[in-house]
Amino acid sequence: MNHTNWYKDAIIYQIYPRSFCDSNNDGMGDIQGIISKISYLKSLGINCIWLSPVYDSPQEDNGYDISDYYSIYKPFGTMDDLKELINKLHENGIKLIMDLVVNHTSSEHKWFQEALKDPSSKYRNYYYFKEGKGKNFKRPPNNWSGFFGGSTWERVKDTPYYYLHLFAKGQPDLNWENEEVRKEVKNILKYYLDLGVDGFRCDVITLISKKQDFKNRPAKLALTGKDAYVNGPRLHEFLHELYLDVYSNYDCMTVGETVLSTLQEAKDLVIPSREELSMVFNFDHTNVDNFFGVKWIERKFSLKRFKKTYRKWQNGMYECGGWNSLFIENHDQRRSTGRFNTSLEKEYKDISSKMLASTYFLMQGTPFIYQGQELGMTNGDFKTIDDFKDVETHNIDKMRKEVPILTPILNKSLFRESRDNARTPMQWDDTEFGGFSSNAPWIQVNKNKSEINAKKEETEPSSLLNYYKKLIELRKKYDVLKTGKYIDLLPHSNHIFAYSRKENSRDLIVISNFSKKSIKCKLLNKYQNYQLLLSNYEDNNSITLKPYETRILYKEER
Ligand code: ISL
Repeated sequence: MNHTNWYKDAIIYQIYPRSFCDSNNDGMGDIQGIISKISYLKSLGINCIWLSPVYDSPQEDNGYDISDYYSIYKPFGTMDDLKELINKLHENGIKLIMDLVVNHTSSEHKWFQEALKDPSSKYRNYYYFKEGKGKNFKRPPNNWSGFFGGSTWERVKDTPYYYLHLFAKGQPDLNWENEEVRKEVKNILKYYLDLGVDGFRCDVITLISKKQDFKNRPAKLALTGKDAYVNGPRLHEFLHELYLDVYSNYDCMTVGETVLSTLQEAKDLVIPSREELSMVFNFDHTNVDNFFGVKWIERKFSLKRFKKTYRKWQNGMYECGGWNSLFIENHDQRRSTGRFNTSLEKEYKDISSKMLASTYFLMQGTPFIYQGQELGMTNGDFKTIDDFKDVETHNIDKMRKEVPILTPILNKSLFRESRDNARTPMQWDDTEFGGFSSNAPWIQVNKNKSEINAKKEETEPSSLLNYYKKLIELRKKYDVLKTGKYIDLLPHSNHIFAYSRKENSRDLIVISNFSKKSIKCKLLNKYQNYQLLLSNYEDNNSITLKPYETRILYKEER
């Protein structure tokens, strides 16, 4: 099968199904709800959807804990609904990539249940069961700690054994060393590709291979043992195997969620000749406002550091023939409106969001938009811990209370960093539940639905929504955005982000003022004979950039 690399022309919209649109008014989004919004998605101009998990699941981690890969979580609909969605999207020229969560299953998956019930069953070796240590096996097999805080081991009641879970207790890790497990994964992939799905977003894919010594590691503030479970020894081998046995037979794409990967590690996943993944999500830019990659430890945003991460990944991928993913939000990140030096003040909220949008959207790679980002949706209005639903938030809250040295840090960051900030219902209109549902949703709707909603923004020519539509048009129209080299024009400026996408006679420039002050930008003198393609202000003739101003300029020598 010849791969067309269609993903290089894709503009991908991420849907978090439980919060997108509720068609049957049970308070939970569903597949029919998505179908009812295809015309919205089409008018936005996106041409691919990444659908967060819709498979059957006890929902301990909102579907990232799958109990049956071959059926759909009932409140979301049925397999027939999914088929209808695929067909209707395709009829509208929109592709669909599914979330592939195969580092772990749910503890309610029948494989795990069999493994628990019968230690001699073949399913025992689908997971990692290890004997505990010390008197009465009271201590776990090693000191590794996981992503949601605490030990990565959970004891199987009344036995000496513990099982490995890098995330919640309800998410036991699969043992990829076992060939049968890899066979199961390939079958899942084939099933969905044969159904017409166009690719996969591969959840925490860099965790699938573990060092097999299972020994203690030096204790760390977070993620003790990560050298044993991130980018493990057989990662590349496993991914290449999936490529050869499955992906190579379909014109599909894969984007790997590569938590904690360096550029070099990421290159080894995406260099086309290695036949592993199409692209990866790196998190260097979203870690700019924290220390050690730990979001709970806040660090003041620095534009210079932000630019540095983009220089590194843009140039790194360009040089090796790889491809980037471009994103500023997803279902695990707090909202970008009000983040990365943008402003929540009424006067500047939309202006600065447009500025941030122009800046990330036109780099080399495939742009992603997370639902509601295009409207400028903001973090939730959570008042007490009971307002939160996320398992991570509650686990970390427990740590906040139990580990005194973490209390002050977490007091400051828990609410701000909770993943629920991105999971509030999509704001379609200004009605009681934001047009998401006519009944109370599973999580509270933001109060600002009356000012920030799709219905309103559709009718306002200068809305953020309409600005995103223009950015999408630019991506489709200007080929240099696909192939042009990325050049950081002002690496040392503390306030201005300016880059060029250049190839031969074509040059597209993005200049953004990341501050609330007006700033003289002499660089603009150089581009006086360039055409202004788009800006967030109407009058921009001078070389002074207004607060949060962005300009997109273009020239083609003939
Ligand atoms: O959100 C995070 C921590 O606050 C991230 O570290 C996140 O856990 C990591 O990016 C992995 O995320 C993915 O796998 C998780 C799931 O909970 C996330 O929603 C998913 O995106 C486990 O499947």
